[in-house]
Amino acid sequence: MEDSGKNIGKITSVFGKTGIVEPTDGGRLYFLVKSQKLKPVVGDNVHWNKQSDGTIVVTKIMEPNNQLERLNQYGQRQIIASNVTQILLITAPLPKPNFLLIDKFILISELMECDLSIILNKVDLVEKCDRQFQLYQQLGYPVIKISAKEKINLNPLFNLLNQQTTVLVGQSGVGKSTIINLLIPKDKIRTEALSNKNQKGKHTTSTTTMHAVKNKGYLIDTPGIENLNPKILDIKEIETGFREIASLSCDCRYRDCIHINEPNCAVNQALTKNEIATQRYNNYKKLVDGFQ
Ligand SMILES: Nc1nc2c(ncn2[C@@H]2O[C@H](COP(=O)(O)OP(=O)(O)OP(=O)(O)O)[C@@H](O)[C@H]2O)c(=O)[nH]1
Ligand SMILES: [Mg+2]
Ligand SMILES: [Zn+2]
Repeated sequence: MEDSGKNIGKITSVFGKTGIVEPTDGGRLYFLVKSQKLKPVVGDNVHWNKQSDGTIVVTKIMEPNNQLERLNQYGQRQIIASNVTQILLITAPLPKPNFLLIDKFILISELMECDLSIILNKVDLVEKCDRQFQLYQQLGYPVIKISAKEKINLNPLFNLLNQQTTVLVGQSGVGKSTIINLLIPKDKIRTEALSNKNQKGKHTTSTTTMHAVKNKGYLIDTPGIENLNPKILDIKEIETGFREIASLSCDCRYRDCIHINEPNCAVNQALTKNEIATQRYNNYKKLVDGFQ
């Protein structure tokens, strides 16, 4: 006899057709997916049933609020996680910040309707390293300076995780793994890694895991986070990643102005008057060129 009660839970790991679901009332269960159509990813809220032999079967995936996707090595879209509420954009004085990538991550957060904070790591290396980030603070993205290595100013970072489903993004070498190790106790990562490995010999390094953190937070740990893909359907959506451009847009003569070389463009006028940053505009233009 099958248990027909609709149990609800959140997917925290996926390995093919199996993984871990955290029931809303606590605990962790291994699940199985029987339907070919259901493809859960971490962060999905699901319905599950317990069969008479004890097997936990995921029967339904609830419509997610958003999905984070990347391009895999073949250039195909691959969904990494669902229901992300916050992106922490990790940067550092070294490696030198790639502002096109930074602006792309900001666009992704705006399209996904996520919060975004900039974490300026490795402040132990250079004292004055936030000048280039003042602009982002003015645009409304909080900037927090930390050193993961020297454990400087970590409390504001910990507090950001409260009740959020967070993903860390940033260039290779900025300190994402170092920060994740501070945020999640090591023994927990190890146990999860071991249990993952038991599942048909698959390795955790190639999978995405969601760790529960204090105060109802979740932290998504995923490899290859540099190849995130903004889901742009219409060229006009690109300006949502550029708040200063989007807010001028209503003053352009044409409603569908994309601020490249249209006449009476409020954005281009602001640019000539130095009212918006050239670097941001140039990155906007590169993303527009890349879309066309
Ligand atoms: N000086 C200094 N070095 C740091 C700090 N945080 C991390 N590092 C060093 O930076 C290097 C890269 O750190 P990782 O945590 O591996 O960086 P990552 O972002 O995970 O890199 P990928 O996995 O390649 O994407 C390591 O040698 C760390 O020890 C810091 O606050 N200060
Ligand atoms: Mg890493
Ligand atoms: Zn315009």
